Amino acid sequence: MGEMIRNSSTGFADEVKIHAKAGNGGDGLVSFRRERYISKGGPDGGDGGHGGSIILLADHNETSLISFLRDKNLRAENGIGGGPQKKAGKAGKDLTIKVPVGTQVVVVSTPKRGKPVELVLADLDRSGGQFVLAKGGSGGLGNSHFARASFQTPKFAELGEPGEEREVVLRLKMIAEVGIIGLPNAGKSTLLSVISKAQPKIADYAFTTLVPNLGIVDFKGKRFMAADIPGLIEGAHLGKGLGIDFLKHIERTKVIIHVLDATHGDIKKDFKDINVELKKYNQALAAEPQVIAINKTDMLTHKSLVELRKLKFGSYPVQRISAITHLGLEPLLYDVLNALRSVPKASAAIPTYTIADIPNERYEVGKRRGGGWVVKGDKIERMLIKTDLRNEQALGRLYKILKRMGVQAELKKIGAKEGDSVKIGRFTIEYRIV
Ligand SMILES: Nc1nc2c(ncn2[C@@H]2O[C@H](COP(=O)(O)OP(=O)(O)OP(=O)(O)O)[C@@H](O)[C@H]2O)c(=O)[nH]1
Ligand SMILES: [Mg+2]
Repeated sequence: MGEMIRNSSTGFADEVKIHAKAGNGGDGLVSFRRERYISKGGPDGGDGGHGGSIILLADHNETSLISFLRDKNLRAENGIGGGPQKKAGKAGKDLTIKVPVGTQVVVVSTPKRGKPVELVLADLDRSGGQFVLAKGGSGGLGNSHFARASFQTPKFAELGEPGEEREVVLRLKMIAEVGIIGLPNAGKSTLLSVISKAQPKIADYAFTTLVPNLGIVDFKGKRFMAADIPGLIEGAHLGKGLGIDFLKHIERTKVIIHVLDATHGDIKKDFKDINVELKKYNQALAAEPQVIAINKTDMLTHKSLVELRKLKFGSYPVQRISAITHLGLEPLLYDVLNALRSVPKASAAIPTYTIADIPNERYEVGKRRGGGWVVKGDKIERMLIKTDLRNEQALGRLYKILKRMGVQAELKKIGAKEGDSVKIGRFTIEYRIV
């Protein structure tokens, strides 16, 4: 079972820690052609297959990170080793995981002293956006690659590279396009429950809703996410009621459904009070288009219904509804779609996020405290991983590459002598002059 981290200020469960391990690359093969009349043919060892990567894909239909509670260890397939006759090994399958739009990928590192430091690796804020969470290891080259006119029997091949391994926190920053606000008990959760499949708690008292609820609304071929938040009251910005903390959950909405309770005496005052609180929290939120839903009209007499028709709420469209009897829901949702259409769309480009994985040729050389030398660098460390250090020929190739990259010369400059030990990543090799 995974662990759910709870956001203590709101109690809203929106973070989960996961561990991802991409597939290892398959090893390259050492093999020689066999032909009837030829005693030993040329090298024909195939390459290892690429390991599968783990990819996060933001999808509009996903609404929570709950699925990760069951499976917080993600694994992608390993690549298969190369075969004879230059047959490449099969690549491991990528593992693509759908996450809700609004998921952030965060790395948390806890230093020995001081507070944990967070680094946001990706912000999947649009449907279709992707992030390579862990990259599969590349496959090793088979020995068929290493034959030269002067060197026809290479008895070594590259090893596959291990897949990346990463521990991250997925954090859902709720992105709903429509926010539902209003006084406590106005019927906000009831409305959400009848326009979507969400099943929020509903009860006949104030502050039934203690955490935000999300629901997906499907209407006339359009689909959007709506969020219902705890009721607001006059003075919410001073911390009255449950306060305005929850407004942050609807900060990124485009349209607000403002629910009013028709059984209240002065619904124009209710409307104003809530808007004052919105404005005090965030001007931009207060400036969003609103659709007014006067709810519980099933409780009214014909006479008061007629009175209601006269009420105006600025230039906002108004619908008289009953969430319980479903009266007026269609016209309300039409108004919401219209309002959504009136909001300028964010740029249509779908971003694809990847960690820069260009091998970094840069490296540093230095002296180790206990004697010997150390070389640090992305490409070099990868090279070591892919080299079978027990194989003399493979080592020969490694030394040539180190020479070409200038590592030998740099080590010599700081005093390295033939036979000294050189630590590169997890491995130690001998300093050799080639
Ligand atoms: N008669 C009538 N009652 C309704 C209607 N909509 C909601 N109610 C009732 O109003 C009460 C409050 O409904 P909720 O949906 O919990 O209200 P809320 O706005 O989410 O309340 P908080 O979460 O406390 O802010 C419940 O008893 C509902 O059954 C309606 O259209 N007609
Ligand atoms: Mg509620």
